[in-house]
Amino acid sequence: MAIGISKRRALCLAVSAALALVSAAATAPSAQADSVSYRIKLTTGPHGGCGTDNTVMGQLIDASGHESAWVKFDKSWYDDFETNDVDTYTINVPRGFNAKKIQLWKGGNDDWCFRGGFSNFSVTRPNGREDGVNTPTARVYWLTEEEERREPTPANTTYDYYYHHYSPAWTLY
Ligand SMILES: [Ca+2]
Ligand SMILES: [Ca+2]
Ligand SMILES: [Ca+2]
Repeated sequence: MAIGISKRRALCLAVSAALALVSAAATAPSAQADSVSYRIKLTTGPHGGCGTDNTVMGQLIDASGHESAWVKFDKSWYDDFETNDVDTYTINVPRGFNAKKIQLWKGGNDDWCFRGGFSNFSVTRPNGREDGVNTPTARVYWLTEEEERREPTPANTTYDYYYHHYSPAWTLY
């Protein structure tokens, strides 16, 4: 008798689990329809050590300071962020979210350097408009576990910027 009850209970649990799966599948498309995608283009720098195997993430911020989720930039079966790579990643946000700024983050101790300028670092809006990112003029920008600083390049004509894990939240233009 006890066995019969526990079997019935197991069946009930299995049926409710299956129903939960069906309802998750049914709500997924409408949740997707309520979100839109921004495309983030990033260019890893040309110098030794610019590449990284650490986790790189990004988030978008709107004019009121609302933040998107932090999204890990990671393509499957691909070694992201190696020297001179141009990589594009997606940040999904709720429809109506109007990005004004972008911020990047990198964990770990494998420093990553990337390039600024419209052709190297841009954000393409859901409507297809491509925005530049208003970084200070520099040769490259590093995300590092070291302290934040600015160093003249060997040619002494420009700077390399070093940021401690987090970049500033840079304005889009
Ligand atoms: Ca590195
Ligand atoms: Ca890598
Ligand atoms: Ca990858």
